[in-house]
Amino acid sequence: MIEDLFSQVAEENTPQENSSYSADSIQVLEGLEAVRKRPAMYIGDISIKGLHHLVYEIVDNSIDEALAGYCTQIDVIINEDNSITVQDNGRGIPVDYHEKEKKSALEVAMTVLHAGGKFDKGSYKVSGGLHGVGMSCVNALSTRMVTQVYRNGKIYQQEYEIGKPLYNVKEVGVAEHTGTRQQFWPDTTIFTETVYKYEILAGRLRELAYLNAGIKITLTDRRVVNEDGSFKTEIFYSEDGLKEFVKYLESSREHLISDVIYLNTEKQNIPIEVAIMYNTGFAENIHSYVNNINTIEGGTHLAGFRRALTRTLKKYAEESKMLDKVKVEISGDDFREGLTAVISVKVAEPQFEGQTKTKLGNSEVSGAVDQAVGEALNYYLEEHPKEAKMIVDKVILAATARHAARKAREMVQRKSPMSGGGLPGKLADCSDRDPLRCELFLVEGDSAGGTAKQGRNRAFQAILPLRGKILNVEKAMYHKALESDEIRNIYTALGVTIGTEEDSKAANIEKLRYHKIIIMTDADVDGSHIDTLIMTFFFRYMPQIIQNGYLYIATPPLYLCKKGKVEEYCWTDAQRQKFIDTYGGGSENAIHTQRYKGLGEMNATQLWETTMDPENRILKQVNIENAAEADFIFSMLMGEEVGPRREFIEENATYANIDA
Ligand code: 0RA
Repeated sequence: MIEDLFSQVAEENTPQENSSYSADSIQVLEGLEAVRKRPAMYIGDISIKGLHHLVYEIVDNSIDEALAGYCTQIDVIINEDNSITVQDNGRGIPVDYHEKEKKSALEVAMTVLHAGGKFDKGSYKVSGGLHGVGMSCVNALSTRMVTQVYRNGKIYQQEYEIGKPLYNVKEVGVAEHTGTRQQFWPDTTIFTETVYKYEILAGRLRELAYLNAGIKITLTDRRVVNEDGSFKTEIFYSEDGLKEFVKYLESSREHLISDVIYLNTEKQNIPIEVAIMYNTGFAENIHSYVNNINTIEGGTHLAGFRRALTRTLKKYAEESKMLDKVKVEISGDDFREGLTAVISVKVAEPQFEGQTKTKLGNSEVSGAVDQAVGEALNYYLEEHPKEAKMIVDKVILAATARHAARKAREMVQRKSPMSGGGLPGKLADCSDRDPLRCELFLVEGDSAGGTAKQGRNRAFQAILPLRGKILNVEKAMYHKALESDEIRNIYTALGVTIGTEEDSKAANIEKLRYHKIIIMTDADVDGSHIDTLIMTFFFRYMPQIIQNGYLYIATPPLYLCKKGKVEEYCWTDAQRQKFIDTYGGGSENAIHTQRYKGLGEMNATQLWETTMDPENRILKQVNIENAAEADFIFSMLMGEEVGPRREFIEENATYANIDA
C-alpha cells in the first residue's frame, strides 16, 4: 500500500521549497481530523487494543519492507515516558519532492490519509494490519511524532503534533546505514487506557517473528531496569518459521509424534506455509493467518486445510486396511483431535468477511491450500509408516469416543430447556427472557450462591452455584467433560445446543439465554483458579462466547473500611490506605478494616452493592487479544509441567502477597 503512494513520487531529489498553505494541505488536515473524530473506525477501538494497534501499524510498514527483501531487523522500544520507538534497517522512506502534493514524499506518507478505515475494502497491505490504515493514522492520534529517515548518506527528520508537521523535512546529520525511525506519543485524550503493556506487544512481536522467518525483532522496555543497569529486552527471531511456532505452542503438551509435518510452498501464486503437530490431548487447535492477520473466523484457507487433512488421512487409513475392523463411522473432526496446526497464507487482494472481518472469502485460496496440504501430508504418511499408524490409531480412538460422547450429549440435550427438559435445579433463573438484558452469575460454592440469590435483581439476574472446582477440560476427553454435572448444568442453563453433523463440538450460541455470563468467585488463590478453569472451559468449548464479549469476571471488594458511621468498600490496598489516612491514623484503624476473603462473608445487601449492582460493580471483560498466545498460556497453566506454571503465576499473581 505504501508502494502505491510512492509510485507517484518524482524521481529527482528536488530541493525543499517552502510550500504554501494550499488546498491540498487543508484536505490533509480534514483527513486527519476525521481520524481523530472517529478513531475506532480506523484502528478498531480506543481501548487498550487500539492503543497497541498503533504500534502494529508502524511495525507493519517495516515488515513490508522486510518482505520486500530490504530489511532484516526491527527494533521496538517502549520509552520511559510511554512513547514508542520503532526502528528498522530498510531502505528508508523516500524523501524526494512530491510534485503534485508540493511536499516531500515522507511528509505525504506521514500526513495523507491514503487508505480508508474498515469500510474501505481492498486496501490491505501484503504484510497485514487488520485495519491497514498506515502511519498517518498513528500520527493523527499522537500528540507528537518524530520521523527520521536514514538514506542517501544523510539523516532526514520531520516532527508533527496531532498529525501536523512542525517544519519541512530537514537534514539533521550524516548516516552510515539506511533505515527508518519512528517515535510517537499516543494522545492520552483519545484512548481509554494509555499505558503500554509489555506482554501484549511481546505476544504480537513473537507471533510476527514466527510468521516471517528470518526477521529479527527486538522489544525493549526502558521503564524496567535490570540489576546490571540494562533495560528489559527480548529478541524474537525464528529461523524455521511456523515449524518453530507450532513447537512453541506445543511445548507444554505431550506429543503423540515428535515430528512437525511442515510445508512451505506456493500454489497458484499464493505463498502457503503450514505446520502440524499431533499431541495426546483431545483439543483441536488450528491457528490461521492471512497476511499476518489472525483469521479467527477462519475462511477458505482453513476449509481447504480441513478438507485435505480428512481426505488424505482417510485414504491412507483405508488403503492400509486399518479401518477394516472399525465398527464406528469416522467423521471430519475425529481427524483433528489432538491436532495443533498453524496455517499462513499471503494473499494479494484478500476479501475479509464475517462479524469481525477476520474470515477469508477468496475462493481460489481453498483449492491452493487443499492441494499443498494434500501433497505434503501424503508424502509424510508414505515416508513415515510408524507415525502414520499412530495418527490413524488416534483417529479411531477419537471416533470411538465420539460415539460415547453422542450418548452423553443426548443426555444434556434431553435436559436442555429447548427440548423441554427444564433447567438445572440449582439455577435461580431471572424473569426477563431477552438475552440482551439477562445476566448469568456462575458463583463459587452453594453458600455464596445462596447469598447471591437473595441479593440479586431477579428481573434480569440469574444465579448458578457451582460446586468448587469444575473439571479441567484441558485434560479430559470430550465425553468425560459432558458427564460432569457442573459442565452439563452450565450448558443447560445457557440454553445452547451442542453438536452438528460436521462438528460434534460446535455450540449453537444463537440460543444463548444470557449475553452476560459473569464468573463470581472469592478474591483468593482458589477463586482465581476457578476463574481459570471456567475460562478454559469457554475458551476450548465455546470460544464464540469470549469472541462476542459475553464472558466477564466480577470483582468483589477486598476490604470494608469503617470509622464511626463512615463505611467504604475498597478494592485495592491503596484505597484502603487512603481511607486510613483520611479518617485518622494509628495502628488501631487496621482493626476497623475488614478483609473479605470469601464472597460468603458479605451479606446479601453488601454483595449486591459491591459486586452485582450494575451501577456500582466492576466487571472485567474476558478478551482474546492473541489466540495463539492464549492457547499457549492455557495449555501451560493446565498442563503437567510445574516449572513454567509457577513462573507465570509468580509474575502475574494478584493475590500472592495478600494470602501470604
Ligand atoms: C517505499 C519505497 C521505499 C521504501 C519504503 C517504501 C519504506 C517505507 C517504510 C516504512 C517504514 N519503514 C520503511 N522502509 C521503507 C524505497 C524505494 C527505493 O529506495 O527505491
